[in-house]
Amino acid sequence: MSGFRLGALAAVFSLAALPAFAADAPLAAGTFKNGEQAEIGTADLSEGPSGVLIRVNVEGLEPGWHGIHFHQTGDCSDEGFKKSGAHVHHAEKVPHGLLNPEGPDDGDLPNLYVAVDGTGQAEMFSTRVTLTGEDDGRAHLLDADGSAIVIHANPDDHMSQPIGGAGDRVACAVIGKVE
Ligand SMILES: [Cu+2]
Repeated sequence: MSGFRLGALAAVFSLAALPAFAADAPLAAGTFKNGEQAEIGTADLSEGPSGVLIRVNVEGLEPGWHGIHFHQTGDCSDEGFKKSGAHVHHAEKVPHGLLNPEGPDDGDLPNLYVAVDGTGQAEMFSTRVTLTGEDDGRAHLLDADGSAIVIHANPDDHMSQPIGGAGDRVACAVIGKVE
């Protein structure tokens, strides 16, 4: 048993000596802006063997459920965030919706819940995107024109086209590599 514990400790120390492998080090991150370009939160993104883990922390949003998606261009500079484009996709675009029999598209994510005080926190996971681009069967979030995470005004019904009735784009974060 003590041999096992020493081995486990040694593994912990060797990981600690290699910051690139630290479990809490995000590979990419973004800052959410609202329509007035005020900073209202963060997104941290890490890559696992089968997909990307996203941790979202926001404030100042309307309470309730909000659609949230990966959009295809890393540009949140305009008021309605139209410059962030449509959803990311790695091959031919398929219909939107986590519950759609012909979906989901690569940008789809579960809804974000915002509490009565306007704050929202969530972890989400997607197997259809990648930060490294090593798997060409997934949408590459850090490709040449980057990508963005967009929060919508309304919940995503995960079924209807084009974006599940999620409505206006109320917050947007450009995804950037953490150096
Ligand atoms: Cu969207």
